[in-house]
Amino acid sequence: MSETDPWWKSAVVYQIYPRSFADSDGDGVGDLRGAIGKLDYLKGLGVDVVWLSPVYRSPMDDNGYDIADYRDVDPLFGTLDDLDELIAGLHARGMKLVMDLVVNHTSDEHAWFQESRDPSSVKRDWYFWRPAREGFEPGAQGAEPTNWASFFGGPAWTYDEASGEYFLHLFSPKQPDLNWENPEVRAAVYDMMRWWVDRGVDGFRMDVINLISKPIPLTDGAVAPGQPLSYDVSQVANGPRMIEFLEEMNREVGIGERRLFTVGEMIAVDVDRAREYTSQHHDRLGMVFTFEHVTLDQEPGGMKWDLKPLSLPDLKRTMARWQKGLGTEGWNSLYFENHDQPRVVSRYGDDSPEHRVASAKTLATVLHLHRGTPYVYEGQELGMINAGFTTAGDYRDIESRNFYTIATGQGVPAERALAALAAKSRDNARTPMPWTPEGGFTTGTPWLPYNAAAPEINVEAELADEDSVYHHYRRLIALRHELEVVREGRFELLLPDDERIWAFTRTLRDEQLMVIANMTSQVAGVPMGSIPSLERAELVLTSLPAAADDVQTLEPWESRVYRIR
Ligand code: TEU
Repeated sequence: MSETDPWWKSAVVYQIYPRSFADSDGDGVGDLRGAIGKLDYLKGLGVDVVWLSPVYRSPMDDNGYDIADYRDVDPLFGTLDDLDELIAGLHARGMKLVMDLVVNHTSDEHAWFQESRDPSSVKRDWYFWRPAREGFEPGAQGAEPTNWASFFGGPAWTYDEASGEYFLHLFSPKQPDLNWENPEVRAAVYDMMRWWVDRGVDGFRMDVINLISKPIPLTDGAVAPGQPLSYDVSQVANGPRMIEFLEEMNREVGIGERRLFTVGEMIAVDVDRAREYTSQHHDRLGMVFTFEHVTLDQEPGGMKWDLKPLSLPDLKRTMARWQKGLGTEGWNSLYFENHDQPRVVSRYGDDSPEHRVASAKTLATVLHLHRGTPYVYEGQELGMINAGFTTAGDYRDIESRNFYTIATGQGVPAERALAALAAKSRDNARTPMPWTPEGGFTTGTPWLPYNAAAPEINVEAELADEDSVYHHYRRLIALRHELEVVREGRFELLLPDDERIWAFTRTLRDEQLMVIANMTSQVAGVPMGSIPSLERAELVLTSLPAAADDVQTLEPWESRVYRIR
């Protein structure tokens, strides 16, 4: 790595969803002191950076992604002193802390929005207040200023009787959108970011950041036949001032100078735009989270709930396109899971007792050996599986609950709605972290039940088993730290059309890595003529405790990593 290379090119990030990670005070909700108690666990795994989902003061309409005070910790999670201690504890162990930055919207309980409710307030323009659609009675059906849908269902506008106007919320009505056109809003956000940097945080994960620049004026989107609302996010995302805002933020917060870590979560971003946003020739973003590879199991043009089986060639090609497209100019983030996505073993692997471990390891191998910065979401390193909830009442997440109510209200049979939730609900990822066979997350009653598999899938059991998913992740992370070819090697996809095998090489000067993986629960043959010769190859990692000598057939979910020199 050269002197000027960004440090995060060799880093692995671990995401803590604090609500579900570790509870220190027995109230059933995870907290900062709980997380402080687990720092040696993270160090043992070998990760470099912790991304902490929001812990700010919040009414918790969307579990903290609705912030009422950017400069305080919610009492549910602890205090600012606890956060300082977490930062110090991470730094003492050579790890860094990245905070979640949620500035497309605030909570409706934030003082800014409270003030903004008064039409004569100087903060009125800090949010998007608009009169009813022309010719419509305010508050009447269809009177919303535009036909935009909220991500969480229903219109993106809510009528405020007191002032006779509507406010915009692309998410819940308790998450009004900030008006980034207003320079005072931007200055207030940058000031807050500097305040956190001065406190010692090492960077920001920026929530839905490509929604901050809106297409002004706000106008109707195209709608599908028979549909009253426009769900086309691309019409609202990537507004004309995106790059300007990102560059201004960089300057004002000193992101480049201070070598801060940034990752922008971006809905509806394509490779070309992502290359512009992450270009190493500009100070914009370190990397972005794309959604392309996590929407391949939904009907094209549909929503996440419109289930469709994954095609392996689609997944391989999508990831390869991003590898090539960002190339050496931009930089990729590598993720399968986070607090919004189901568990990858259940989704793209096989979570049956027979294949869970091998498929979790193999999914980890292919992801971590792409070029980019890998993310591990709490529990992913255990090969945790989906929650297995069977009734609507099991779900806590606002998106899941709204979907169920709206879908069944429109006549979708309950079993179908429940099947969609079982596959895609965000609560799949939010069951408490199982530290022991008994659970070990809290001494009280957890806010969401443990996964029923916790007695088998838990930290204690996996630490004790050298062949566990956990130790596989530990080895993969170590491999990235050890081998330059993992960080820098050029990516080449092999066998793009193969329905069973995922194979690729990474090449740096005269060194090569070859990853070859069976992505099915059956034995698979390898077309030997289509992969590099393994004559001078050394086997550096496998998903099975004992790999056979030849590679002509792979066991179910078997993966191998060869180093060729
Ligand atoms: O997610 C943005 C986002 O696009 C999600 O709403 C996503 O579409 C959905 O979860 C997929 O199921 C971010 C946060 O990660 C999410 O937790 C928040 O709910 C959302 O922004 C609003 O802040």
